[in-house]
Amino acid sequence: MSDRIAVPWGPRTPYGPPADGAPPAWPIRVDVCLEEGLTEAGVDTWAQSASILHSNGDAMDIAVKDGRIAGVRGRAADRVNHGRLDPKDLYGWQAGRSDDRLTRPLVRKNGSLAESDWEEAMGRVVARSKELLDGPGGWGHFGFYTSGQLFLEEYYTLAVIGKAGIGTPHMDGNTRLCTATAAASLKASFGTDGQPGSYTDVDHCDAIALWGHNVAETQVVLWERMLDRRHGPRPPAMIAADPRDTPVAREADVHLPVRSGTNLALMNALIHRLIERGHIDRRYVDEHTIGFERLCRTVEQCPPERAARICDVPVSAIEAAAEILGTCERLFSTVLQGFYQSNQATAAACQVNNVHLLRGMLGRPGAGLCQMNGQPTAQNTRETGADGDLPGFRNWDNPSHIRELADVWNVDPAVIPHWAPPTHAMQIFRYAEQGSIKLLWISATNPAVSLPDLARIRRILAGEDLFVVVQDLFRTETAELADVVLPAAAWGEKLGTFTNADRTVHLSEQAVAPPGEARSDLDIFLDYARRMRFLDRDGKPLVTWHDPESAFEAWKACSAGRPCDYTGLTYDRLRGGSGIQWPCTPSSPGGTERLYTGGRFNTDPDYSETYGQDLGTGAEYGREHYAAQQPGGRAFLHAAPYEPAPEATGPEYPLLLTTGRTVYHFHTRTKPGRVPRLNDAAPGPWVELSPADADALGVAEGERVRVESPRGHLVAPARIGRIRQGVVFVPFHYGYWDLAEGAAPRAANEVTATGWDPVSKQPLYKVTAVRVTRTGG
Ligand SMILES: Nc1nc2c(c(=O)[nH]1)N[C@H]1C(S)=C(S)[C@@H](COP(=O)(O)OP(=O)(O)OC[C@H]3O[C@@H](n4cnc5c(=O)[nH]c(N)nc54)[C@H](O)[C@@H]3O)O[C@H]1N2
Ligand SMILES: Nc1nc2c(c(=O)[nH]1)N[C@H]1C(S)=C(S)[C@@H](COP(=O)(O)OP(=O)(O)OC[C@H]3O[C@@H](n4cnc5c(=O)[nH]c(N)nc54)[C@H](O)[C@@H]3O)O[C@H]1N2
Ligand SMILES: [Mo]
Repeated sequence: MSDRIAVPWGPRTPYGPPADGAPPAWPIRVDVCLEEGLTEAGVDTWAQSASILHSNGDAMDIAVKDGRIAGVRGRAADRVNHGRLDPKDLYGWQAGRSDDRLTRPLVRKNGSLAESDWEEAMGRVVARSKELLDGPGGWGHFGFYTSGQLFLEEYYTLAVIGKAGIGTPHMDGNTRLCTATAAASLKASFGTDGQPGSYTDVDHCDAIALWGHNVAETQVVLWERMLDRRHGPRPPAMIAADPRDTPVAREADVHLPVRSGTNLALMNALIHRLIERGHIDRRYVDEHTIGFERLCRTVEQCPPERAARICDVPVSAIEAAAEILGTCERLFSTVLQGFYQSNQATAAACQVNNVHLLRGMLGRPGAGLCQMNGQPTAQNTRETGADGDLPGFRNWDNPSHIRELADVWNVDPAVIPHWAPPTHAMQIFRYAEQGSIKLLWISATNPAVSLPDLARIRRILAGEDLFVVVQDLFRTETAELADVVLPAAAWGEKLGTFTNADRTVHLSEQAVAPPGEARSDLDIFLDYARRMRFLDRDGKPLVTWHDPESAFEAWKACSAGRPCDYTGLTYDRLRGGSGIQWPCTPSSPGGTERLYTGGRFNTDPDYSETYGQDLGTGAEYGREHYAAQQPGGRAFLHAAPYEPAPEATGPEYPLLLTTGRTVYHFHTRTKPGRVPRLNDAAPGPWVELSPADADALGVAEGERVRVESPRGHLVAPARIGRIRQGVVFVPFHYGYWDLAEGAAPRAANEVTATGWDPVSKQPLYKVTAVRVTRTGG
C-alpha cells in the first residue's frame, strides 16, 4: 500500500463518464490496513461496516483477530467507495483499543469523579430526572445534547424518550454546529431535508463546484472520485470558493479566494451573470419554481464588479466561474462549512440551490447537489428527530404531522412538544446558563472543546445547579465537568445502521465486545426508559423495542410515507452487498438514486417540513402565509442581499480568524489523537498567516504567536502561506486532554464568539475578529 499519510489520496485510477445507460466506470481499488504481521488470510472474521469518521459513508469490513479489532478493508462492492478508504479510516480503528477507554461508570463524589457501577450511576440519573419531572417546571428542566456519531436506532430511541416520554422541546445534536444549514437550506428551497444528488453524479458531470468545502481533506474518497475524473477522458471543470489555498483550490480551474464572510455577495454576483447572460432554463424556472422576479431584483444590486470589491477577488475570476456555471451541461455542487459556519449561512447555501434550479440542474445523472453532511450519522440525527427536528422530517407547526407521530407512539398529541420551534443547541446552553435547564444529558459530543467561547461553556457545565450526564468512550474535557459519566461501546462494538451524505444506508455489525462494563448507547437509553417507566396512553411501555433490529423496525414504521422512507430496508437486505439509498420502499427495493427527478418538490403545505422562514431574521411565517404562495410541488428561489458579518475587524482586532480541519484529525481528536500514525502527522495546532500579514507582524515561519479576541486567546506556531491576506486559519481539533497542565491555551474555540445564523442557528465559527501578536517564542 502507498504511504497514505504522505499522500492521503493514494494512487490515481482515472476514468471517464459512462456512455448513457452504462454503469459508473469508477475502477475498484481495495484499500487495506491490518495490524503489523497480520495478513488477510490470518484474519479470524470480518464484520461489515462503514466509516464513522466523516459523512462520506465509505464501506469497509472490520478485521477481527483473537477477539480484537485488528484492521480494516474497503468494500469493493459498495456504491460509495468502490473499496477505497481514507487515512483516518485506515488507522482510526486503533483508537478503540486504547487502554484509557472508559470501562466503568463514574459519579462525582466530594467534588471529584470516582469509579462506580451502573446501579449507582443510573440510579442517580433517574432519581434526579424523577425529582425534576415531578416537580414544578417538569420537562422544562431537561436538555438533551446529542451527536452526529451515534446510530440511527439510538437516535430514534432518544427522540421518543425526549419527545414522548419527557415531552421536552430542549433536544438538539451537535449537528447544529455541523449540518443545521444543510437541513435549513434544503427545507427552505425544496420543502424537506434530503440530498437531491448522488455521488454517482461525479461520474457523469462536466463541472464540479465546491462551495466552502475542502473535500480533499474532509471527504478524501469523494475527492479521489473527483480527481480520478479529472485525470480521465473528458474531465469536468472545477470551481472552488475558499479563502485558503487548499488542495481543492490548487486543483480547481477557478479559485475564488473570498474574504471570509462574503459568500452571499459572491453567489448573488454569479446569479446576476447567469440571468444577465440568459444562462438559465426558463422553462424549468417557470414550471418548477417560485420567486424568480424577486431573485432578479435582488441580484440586480450585485454585479460582479461590486462582489469583487466585497469579496476582494478579481472580477475576472467571478466572470470565469459564471461562465463555467452558465455553460456546463451537468453541474455537481457540494456545499459545506465554508458556507454553513460563515456569515449569512442559510441565505448563501440557498443561492447554490438557486443556481441548480435556474439551470434545471437537478434529478439527472451528473446534474446534482449535495448540501453536505459532515459527521458520519448526522443525516440520522435529523431524520429521527434527535435534534431540533421532528422524526421523519415532519413539520412541528403542522397539527396533522403531530397526530401522525402521536399515533405511531400511541400517546396524546399534547405530550409532543410542538407549540414553538424545538430549542436549538445554542439556546439549550443559554437556558442551562440561566438555570432553567437543570439536567443536561450529553451523548457522543465534546462541547467543552467544540462549542464557541469555551470559557463560557466551561463555566456553564461546571455550574453548581446543573446536573450533567456525559456518555462517551473517553474521559474527555466535557466528561471532566460531569456529575455522572456513562461508558459507551464504540463503533465495531455494537450493531446498528447509519446513513451518509448521499442517503446511502449502511449496516454496521458488532465485531468485538465492548471493554469492561461499557454498554451501547442504545442499551443505555433503553435502560433509562425502563427505569423511568415511560408509558403510552394505554399504560403500556412507551418504548416497545429491545435491541437494534427491533428499534430499526420501529423506525421504519415512523418513516413510512415520508421523504426518508425506510420501509423497503431490512438488516438482511443491508448485509453482503452495497449500502442502499433512501427512500427505499417495497415498491422501490433498490432505493432511489436521485430526488426530484420530475422537478416536483416536497413543498406541498401538507407534506413540507417547514412553513418557511425569513432569511434575514429567521422569523417563522406560518401556514397561512406559506399556503398562500401555492407552492404545490414547486421549489422556492430564495433571495437575500449581502450584509457584512456581525464580527467586523477594526484597529484592535484587525484580522479575520477562520477555523477548520486537517486531513489527519477528527474533531476533538478523541480517536485520532490516540492513533500514533495520525497524531504524529499533525501533533499540534498552528496558525496560518498570509506572507503579507506575517511580514507586517514581523513573524517568522514556526514562531509561536498569540491569537486573541475579547473572549480569550491561544498560542501556536505560525505557518506562513496558503491563505489570503487578512484571514488567519487555526484548526479546531486541539483541546486539553493530552496537554501538559499549565501549558498555554491552544483550542481555537477559546477565541470564537457566541453567534449564529438567524435561520439555521448554526454557530459562526468561520468569522472572528482577532489580533495576532508575537510571543517571542
Ligand atoms: N479530516 C477530517 N475530515 C472530516 C472531519 C474532520 O474533523 N477531519 N469532520 C467531518 C465533519 S463533522 C465536517 S462538518 C466536515 C467539514 O468539512 P469542510 O467543510 O470541508 O471543512 P472545514 O475545514 O471546516 O471548512 C472548509 C473550508 O471552508 C473555508 N472557509 C472558511 N471561511 C469561509 C468563508 O467565509 N467562505 C468560504 N467560501 N470558505 C470559507 C476554510 O478555509 C476551509 O478550507 O468534515 C468531515 N470530515
Ligand atoms: N472552531 C470550530 N469549532 C467547531 C467546528 C469548526 O469548524 N470550527 N466544527 C463544528 C462541527 S462541524 C462539528 S461536527 C463539531 C464536532 O464536535 P464534537 O462532537 O464535540 O467532536 P468529537 O470529538 O467528534 O466528539 C464526539 C465525542 O463522542 C465520543 N464518541 C464517539 N463515538 C461514540 C459512541 O459510539 N458513543 C458515545 N457515547 N460516544 C462516542 C468521542 O469520544 C468524542 O468525545 O465541532 C464543531 N466545532
Ligand atoms: Mo461537522
